[in-house]
Amino acid sequence: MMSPDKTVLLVVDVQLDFCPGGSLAVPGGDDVVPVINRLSRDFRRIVATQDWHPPNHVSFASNHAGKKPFDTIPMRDGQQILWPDHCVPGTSGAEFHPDLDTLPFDLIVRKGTDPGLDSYSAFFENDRKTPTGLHFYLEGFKVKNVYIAGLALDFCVYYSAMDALKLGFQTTIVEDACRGIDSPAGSLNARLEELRKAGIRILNAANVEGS
Ligand code: VGL
Ligand code: ZN
Repeated sequence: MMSPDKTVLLVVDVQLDFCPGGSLAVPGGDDVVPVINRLSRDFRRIVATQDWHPPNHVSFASNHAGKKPFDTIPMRDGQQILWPDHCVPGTSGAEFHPDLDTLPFDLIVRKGTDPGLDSYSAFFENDRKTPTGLHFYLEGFKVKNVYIAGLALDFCVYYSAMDALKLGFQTTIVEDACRGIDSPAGSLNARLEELRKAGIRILNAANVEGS
């Protein structure tokens, strides 16, 4: 049995730009909504993230002359993938999916707000050291177990899970509550394999014990 006070559900980036019709649509991205709504009822503490980029954000291809989405550029912290403009505050694409039940969210963490720095993980920006504040929050509540759902499985969910594990949380990905970009094809499965090897549990919502 999970201890409800020591367990959190982390709902990653279930925003319109990552759903079909959005600027960086993840295939089947909106399919996670009913699964997450159902899952939310089993958790006493829930944190959601929103990708939240200013229009001049470094990760947007539109801000680099001659570059197009999915090109890469070298940055101090490694290769930066360039994306279509997405999740700009004040645009509908930055909003949560309208069917997502946001009422049970205890905390909403916004990330990627620095124009010069991207952020995939819910814990640290891509320099791997600028905190988002989530770790302090979870430590404050002595959380031990982190369950992760949302978008995209091979980016923000992947990096959030790896950081959660490194920070010492027992980390579980709820696979059917996630969808991935999988570009190039096959990369999603490779990342799932990496997550498993690292010691992250991967299971489906039906197998999550009530907390
Ligand atoms: C994401 C690419 C760029 C994600 C965010 O939420 O997985 N992916 N920004
Ligand atoms: Zn982003």
